Amino acid sequence: MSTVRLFYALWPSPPLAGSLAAWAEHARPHCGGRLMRTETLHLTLAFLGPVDAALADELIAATPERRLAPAAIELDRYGVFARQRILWAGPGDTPPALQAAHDGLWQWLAGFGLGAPQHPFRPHVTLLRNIEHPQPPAEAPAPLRWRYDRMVLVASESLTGGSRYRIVAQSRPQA
Ligand code: 2AM
Repeated sequence: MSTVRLFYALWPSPPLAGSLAAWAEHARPHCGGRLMRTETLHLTLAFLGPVDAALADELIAATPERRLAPAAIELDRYGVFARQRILWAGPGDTPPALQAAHDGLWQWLAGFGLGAPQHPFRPHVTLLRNIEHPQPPAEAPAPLRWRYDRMVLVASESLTGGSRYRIVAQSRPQA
């Protein structure tokens, strides 16, 4: 059976994505690496990996009813994942509301037979890949406030030179 690589994410508005791209430009002279395309920037809430096409269809159908409690986070720091050679932007500490959104999402996904990851949730927006120097700039630009009220379900297709993302469903904002 065919599979689809899926993840749930917060997707920034175009102005916020533009600000995140400016964070990436600011860091690039320090770290090297490859800029992500602005329209692909996101914060992953749950990475599902490859799932059967039938389950993907179920998730696409169910996602609109999986409401996300509206909240805001502040992206105020750079970080690196040295092994993956990623530079990212994220909150200093994981905000409790975002942690709860992550945990609640995985509890809901358990009902579809999907198991939560063993590793802790590290909310981040990947800005640069294949960095050459795993040292973020000492100073970050002004913090970015991100108000969110929905999440998106994204299908990711691997292509040479990167991934193509397709938003296949989104949760409905609370009335
Ligand atoms: P990354 O940006 O830190 O690589 C699509 O690949 C999205 O899913 C990206 O945000 C990516 O995070 C994330 N992702 C890929 N593999 C993952 C994994 N094994 N665990 C958690 N997130 C993953």
